[in-house]
Amino acid sequence: MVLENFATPEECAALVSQISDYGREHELPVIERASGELPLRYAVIDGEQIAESLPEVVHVYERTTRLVKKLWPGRVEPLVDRKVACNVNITRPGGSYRYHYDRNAVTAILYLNEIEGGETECYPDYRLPLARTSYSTLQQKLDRVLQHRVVRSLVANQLLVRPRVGRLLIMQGNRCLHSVRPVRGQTARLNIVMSYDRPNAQFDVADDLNAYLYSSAATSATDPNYLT
Ligand SMILES: O=C(O)CCC(=O)C(=O)O
Ligand SMILES: [Fe+2]
Repeated sequence: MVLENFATPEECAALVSQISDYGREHELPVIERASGELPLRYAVIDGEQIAESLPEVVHVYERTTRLVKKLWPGRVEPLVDRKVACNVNITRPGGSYRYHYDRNAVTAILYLNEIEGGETECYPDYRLPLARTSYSTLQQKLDRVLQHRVVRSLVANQLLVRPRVGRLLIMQGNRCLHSVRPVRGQTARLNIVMSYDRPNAQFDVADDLNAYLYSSAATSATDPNYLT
C-alpha cells in the first residue's frame, strides 16, 4: 500500500535536517555486505539512538503505529527489540539494499526526500512460505531460487516505489520480496523504516541478523536471515 503525504513537506524537511545534523555529529558506520547482484551498502541510525536523540522520528513512528493498528486491529505491535523497531536508513549515492524479506510481518517506510534512483523494488506476496518458521535451509534455497533475476522477471509482479517526500509504503515485509536500487545523483536517500509483528513476536535469527544490519563488523559467511 502506498500513501501520499503521510508527512508534510515541512515535517520531512525538519526530519532531514535533524538526521543530517545527527549524522555530522556522530560517525555512522557504513555497512557493506556483498550479496548476489545487489549489495547491502548503507548507513543506519538504530532505534536506540533514535529514542535517545531524535524525538521527531519517534513521533512519526507513533503516528504510523496508530495507522498500522487501525489496518490490523489487535494483531500488530511495534517490535519489542527497540533497536530494530524503528530505523533511519541513510543510503548515499552508489548505495543499495540487497533483495531480502524482513524478519517481521509488517514494515512501513516513510520517504523523506526526493532523489535520483533508489527505488524500492517490491514483489508483493511473492514468498512461498514452507513452514511456521521461515529460517530453514530449505526455505533459504527456495527463496534464493525465486530471487533469481530470471525467475523474478518471468513470474513476479514488480512494483517500483520511488522515494517522494512524505510518501509512506506499507508492506508485508516477510512475504514481499524487496530491495533498493542503487542511489544515483549527489543526494543521500533518507527514510524511516518502522517494523511491526504480532504482540511479543520473537525472532530466532535476531542476534546474527542485528550484527549484520547494524554494525560494520565481519559476520559469518552464511546469510544471517536463516538458521544453518
Ligand atoms: O529503504 C528501503 O526502501 C527498504 C529498506 C529495507 O528494506 C529494510 O530496511 O529492511
Ligand atoms: Fe526490508
